[in-house]
Amino acid sequence: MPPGILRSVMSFDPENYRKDFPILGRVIHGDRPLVYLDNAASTQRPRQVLESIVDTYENHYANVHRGIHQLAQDADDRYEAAREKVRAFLGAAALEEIIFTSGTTGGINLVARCWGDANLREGDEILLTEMEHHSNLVPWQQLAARTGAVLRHIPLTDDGRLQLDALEELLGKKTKIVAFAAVSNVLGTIAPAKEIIRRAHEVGAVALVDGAQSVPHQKTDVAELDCDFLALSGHKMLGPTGIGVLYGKRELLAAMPPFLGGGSMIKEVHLDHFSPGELPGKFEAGTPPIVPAIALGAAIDYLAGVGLEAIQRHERQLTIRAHEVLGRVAGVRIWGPAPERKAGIVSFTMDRIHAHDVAQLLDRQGIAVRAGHHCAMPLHARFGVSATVRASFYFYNTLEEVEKLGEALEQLKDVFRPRKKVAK
Ligand code: C6P
Repeated sequence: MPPGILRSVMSFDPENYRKDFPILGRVIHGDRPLVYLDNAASTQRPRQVLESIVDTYENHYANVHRGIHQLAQDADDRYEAAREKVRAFLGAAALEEIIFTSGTTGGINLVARCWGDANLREGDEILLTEMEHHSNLVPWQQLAARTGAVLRHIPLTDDGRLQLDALEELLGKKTKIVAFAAVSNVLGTIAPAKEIIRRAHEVGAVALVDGAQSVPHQKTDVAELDCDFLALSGHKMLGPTGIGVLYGKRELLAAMPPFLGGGSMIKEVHLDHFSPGELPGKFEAGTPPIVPAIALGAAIDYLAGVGLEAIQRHERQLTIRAHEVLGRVAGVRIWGPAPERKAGIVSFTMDRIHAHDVAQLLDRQGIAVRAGHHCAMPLHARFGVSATVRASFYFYNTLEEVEKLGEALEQLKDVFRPRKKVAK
């Protein structure tokens, strides 16, 4: 490892950031310090983001894009400044390419409806993967039902990597869109996004990246990726719920009909027809999530201060330690690739103990993890399990917390140890 990297790995101290997160100081079940390992479901928010919410409501709040009074101008400026922060954060070329949505689900549905309905015909193919979240499966299934398009899937290896050699057979001139998660929310698998996008473009397909689990944890540059669409959720990157972003290449968004109809998305309205407005307003009908968007801007400022490269390196350390620690607990099976090939998500099962019981017993120790199918039922079916336990990290987690997880699992295993039959 080059000395520069070694120094920054050594110098990254989550304690420098934990103090900004009031909730991380919470105690659970009376006396257990919270160990929050459910970041793939939703991260926590630093004071700076919470203060942005209060400050906007206290000092700068009005509806946007409607008023000419001072407060409305103030709110407009702040809302559009947040869009500029997102643009710069993602490396997008233009503000018109940044659409505020309700979240990743909202963004993918927008593309499936607007781009999909306009561009897909019977027999066309939609290429997904076996590791997708339901948000990147169901909208395409609905689109296929509406249009007669056919769904295909990139398979997974037994260790949870995408089988890219299958692309040879899966991609062809019928393929119109390839939509995939850059990071799996269950296995932590990091998809070779750039390569998949390049291969999609070679056959004339567009590429959509589900960035819900990647954008918060690794540097994302849409220009470098050359993706056509990318969707993300604010609440998974220190922002509030109810806000997300859809990035789309300007020419694609411009050609797409609007999604929702209503205020703000129009140029003119008559009693029997309307003409749509310009980007990005065309896709932001109605009063948008003003305060969450501004707070997402504050979250981006915070993340930029921590540094995405540093975040990714620290999470890699946590993941490597989690594999070591869990690997020592008899009966634990970790799903997905080796830690070097994945993001900070470690899903596992335990012999003889249901995932929900594991999660409930960990909760008694103050450790918050998620158990279940994590909105990825086909992925679980692929591996023949109905539920897994998932520990997912963010930059404010510590190696000590990972150790605590291991210790708690050791204890839990003892509780469930089969009792020897006592002869009567
Ligand atoms: N995954 C999880 O616990 P929304 O709900 O729209 O913010 O994000 C949906 C979504 C889409 N794609 C991926 C890869 C995701 O992980 C998620 C959200 C959470 O895994 C909640 S189900």
